[in-house]
Amino acid sequence: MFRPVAVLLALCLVAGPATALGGAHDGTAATNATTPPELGACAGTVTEPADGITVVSVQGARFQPEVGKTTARLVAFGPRGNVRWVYEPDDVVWSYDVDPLENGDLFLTATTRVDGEGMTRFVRFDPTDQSVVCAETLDLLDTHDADLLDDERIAIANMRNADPANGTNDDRLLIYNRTTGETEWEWRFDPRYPPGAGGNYGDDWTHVNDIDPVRGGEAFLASPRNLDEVILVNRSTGDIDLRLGRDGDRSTLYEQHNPQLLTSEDGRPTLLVVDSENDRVVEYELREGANATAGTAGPGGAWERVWTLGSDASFDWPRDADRLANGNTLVADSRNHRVLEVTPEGEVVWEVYAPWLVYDVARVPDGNEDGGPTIADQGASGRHRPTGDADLGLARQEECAETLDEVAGRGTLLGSGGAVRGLTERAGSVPVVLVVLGLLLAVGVAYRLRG
Ligand SMILES: [Ca+2]
Ligand SMILES: [Ca+2]
Ligand SMILES: [Ca+2]
Ligand SMILES: [Ca+2]
Repeated sequence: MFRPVAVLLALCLVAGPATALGGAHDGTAATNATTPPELGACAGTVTEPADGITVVSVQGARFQPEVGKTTARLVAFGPRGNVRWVYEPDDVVWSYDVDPLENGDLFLTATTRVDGEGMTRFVRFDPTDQSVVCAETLDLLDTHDADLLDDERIAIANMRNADPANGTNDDRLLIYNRTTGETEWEWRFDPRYPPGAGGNYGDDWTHVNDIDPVRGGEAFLASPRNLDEVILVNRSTGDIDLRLGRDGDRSTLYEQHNPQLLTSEDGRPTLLVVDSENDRVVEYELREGANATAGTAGPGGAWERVWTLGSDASFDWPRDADRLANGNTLVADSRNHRVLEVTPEGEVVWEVYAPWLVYDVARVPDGNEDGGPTIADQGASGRHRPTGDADLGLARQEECAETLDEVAGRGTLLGSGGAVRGLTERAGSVPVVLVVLGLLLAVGVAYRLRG
């Protein structure tokens, strides 16, 4: 059902010089002494400052006290877990994968409503001045991940692509050229998989939810969630060079998200995967074995699970895990609305909340899931239960959500210019911290208006 670009809202500008991701209204030197307490409302455990800024994509739904739609947004946290900025893209109903780009911009894959349907929307966002560099809506349903290959080309994991008129399913990976509007390359799941595998062939068959260019762009790592497997697709031959998991083998992977391809020092391909329906993060290492590179490596075969983090006692539908340069793992614990940085031994060293329903997380400047050392190279292994997390209850999460609304300009404190003015006027008779808060928030509003 792919047709040329439906709506072209803005052209991407040429990338500017490298910039920091801190946002203008919260300098990198912020300390607890100068940070308004509200901006720390979302911090959980913080044993030491994080190595950079953490950007969280919040899908926008909650389940307690009742199921409801909430605002999709991006939230950035400073090293101590203080809220740096909140960005709520226009017209976006679901926020999915977010990629930090080399110049400091962020590339977001999201969904917008077009004639009642959830269509794919890409937004390139400059956090330094809170501006949209460009945005584009494509005639593809509800894409969860796409990656920019260069200024023109976008690699897209295209799900929900059934064609009822022809009785076919066109779920695929593709490279879209945004200048020409052409599809330059595509790789279809049909006929490589039988219609009976995965989900409903006539609807959401593969639910391919992740695509990463790897091996210098020669291959794509992809995650067809409903097939319970992660595949490495050779871009030139179309072969599946590596495969982890198998449809229905839920002991290996059960409807996973966001796999990351790592390589150990001795050259072993290693996959860090969020095993979502099993409520855990797993790392598999490719051991020597027959057919390991012929697409048949699978459970009990050449892959060995060398690391397991969490269970349904600790996580609730985790959907992202990134190996950081420092060797820790950043986990998006989706239905617990939080992000945790965890050591190989399971100690939670950093934790923030981002209501409601976290989808993806990125640590800047660690790149776009560039990956750090494997568990094996860190001398670790085994199963670990996350320990030391703050585990904020619902009331604290509500407070955090209110802070995010306020920073986004939708809360009671910052709902209008009048509210901001009122706060500023009152500042003469209230503690200095409120003066600082008022100034910071006013500057924040000014930057939002500029965007
Ligand atoms: Ca992406
Ligand atoms: Ca990706
Ligand atoms: Ca990913
Ligand atoms: Ca990520």
